[in-house]
Amino acid sequence: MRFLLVDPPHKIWTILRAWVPSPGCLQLLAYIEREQFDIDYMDCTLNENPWRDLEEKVRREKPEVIGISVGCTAFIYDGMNTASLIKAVSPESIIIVGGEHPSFMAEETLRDCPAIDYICVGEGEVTLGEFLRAVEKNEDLSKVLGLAYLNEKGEFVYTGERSFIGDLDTLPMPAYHLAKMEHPYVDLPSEGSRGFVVNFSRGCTWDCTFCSESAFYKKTWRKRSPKLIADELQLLKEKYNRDIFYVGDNTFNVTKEQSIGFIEEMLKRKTNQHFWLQSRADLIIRDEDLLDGYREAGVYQFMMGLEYHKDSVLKDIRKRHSAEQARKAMELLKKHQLMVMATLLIGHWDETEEDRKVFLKFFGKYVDHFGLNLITPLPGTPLFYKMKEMGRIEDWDYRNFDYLHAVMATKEADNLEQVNLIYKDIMRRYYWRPRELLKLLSPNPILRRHHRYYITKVAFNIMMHEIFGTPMWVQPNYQEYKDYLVEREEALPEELMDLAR
Ligand code: B12
Ligand code: SF4
Repeated sequence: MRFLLVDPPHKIWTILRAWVPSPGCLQLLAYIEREQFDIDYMDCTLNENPWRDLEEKVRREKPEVIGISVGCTAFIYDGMNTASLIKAVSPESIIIVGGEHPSFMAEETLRDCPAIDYICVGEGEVTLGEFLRAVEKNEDLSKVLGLAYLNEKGEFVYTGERSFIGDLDTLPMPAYHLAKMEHPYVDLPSEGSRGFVVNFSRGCTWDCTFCSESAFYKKTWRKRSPKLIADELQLLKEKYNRDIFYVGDNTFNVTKEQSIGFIEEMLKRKTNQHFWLQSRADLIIRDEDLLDGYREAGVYQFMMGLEYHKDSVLKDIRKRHSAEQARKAMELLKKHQLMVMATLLIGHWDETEEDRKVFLKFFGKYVDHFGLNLITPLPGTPLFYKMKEMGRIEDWDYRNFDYLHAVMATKEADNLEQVNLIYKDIMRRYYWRPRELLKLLSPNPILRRHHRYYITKVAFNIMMHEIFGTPMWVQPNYQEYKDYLVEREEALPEELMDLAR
């Protein structure tokens, strides 16, 4: 039985200008391959003509089951459009969709997109394996845990909770052999010439109100063992020539043993690879004695979700550390010659201009890599349910749930456009400070490269767009789905064409 996994066509994020095969998809594929299914993978973002290539492939091959992955809320319409296109050209293919957003919003997604047959709710490997086996043997799918669908009467059915895989070490190495590792988009242009994204753990034991990861993995954390991490990194170096990584784990060092194990393995392997890891302020303070070891093992930067400079806000979003701890963690990283990337959240309900001045001063002193975000009520999070109940979500276009577009106003800025302007203003005030411009000449090659990239490419592009209306950067092969439908008018059924009008 033939199974095709599709990562739908996406618009690449202007800020990062990078694309990578989804670690979740590669892990799913490896598992399904081990289960001996006939598999294929299409990461449409990398195709010359994403929609046309997808249509032609499905029309030609008509796989029995097609999986669609939706990694972010902002990508849900891409996923739905992909399902509609597939159903139009191969009605007999069974479509199953997975990922965080459809898991949280299963009923809404199924009702909004009739082309989707099933949703895999939660972690995918075991559910997908059992699902494919049941389809192959024509067995009762209602017995497969972790599925959601609409029955013949149109009623929503959820087959029950699928428990998490106990030991991530039992999963095979991600299926890098199925990814287009040499594609020019597959890179992290701000970081280095051979950048890549990897993922070695799932979840986080904290419970910040805005965090979809902690909600998805129900406040649990599981990880690969340091030996398998090092094996994977070594393979990426030796076979795929990758040596600089954004490690996407939400919180890399939940336990100290994991840190020690990683450092020891990387020092032993001597692969000369470099890492940007994610952690929390309190864990950086706890692991102060390991910071030099991290650096020697190749870590050049820690990204911390420090969010805001005021304890009242940190308490409100359940960050569970203080602003003083955030400051201390930044100082410690600097002391140990590690770069500080802070992901920050603005757009809080009570925020004032005075708050923003203090915010900029507080973080501007230490931060090398400024990850400014607008607080976003991602579906599935406690923040989402609270804001929905309070009626504060003003924009329900999920494309805008990407942390870069305001979907909620504040007490002071009572329309979304104003909040968007505040965001741009803070970016400008941060990046055009002499201190930041000096970093263009920094002796630290990673910092220099990073700043040259952001200032000359990203910030300059945004500035030209705002002043002269020049277009924002979009990857050359990007095409809106509706434009594709218009282009293909004669070849597609009427109901699909209606979407484009
Ligand atoms: C890799 C990554 C990226 C890559 C993209 C990779 C890709 N091809 O999609 C890059 C770096 C480009 C990226 C960009 C963005 N990302 Co990102 N990214 C991640 C990251 C680090 C890893 C995702 C991952 O693989 N996780 C591990 C796997 C195991 O989990 P998974 O993907 O959920 O897959 C499992 C299940 O969901 C399920 N499943 C998934 N798909 C399918 C399909 C089928 C058929 C089935 C059965 C099951 C199934 O099974 C999988 C295995 O168990 C996560 C953070 C994290 N640690 O998860 C953020 C994350 C997914 N990104 C996020 C966001 C918001 C973005 C951005 C929109 C911007 C931003 N502010 O960060 C941009 C996208 C903009 C753009 N247009 O490019 C959010 C999404 C939140 C949300 N709910 O919307 C996350 C969770 C980070 C966060 N906490 O904020 N990202
Ligand atoms: S610490 Fe980070 S990953 Fe953990 S719950 Fe908070 S935001 Fe999510």
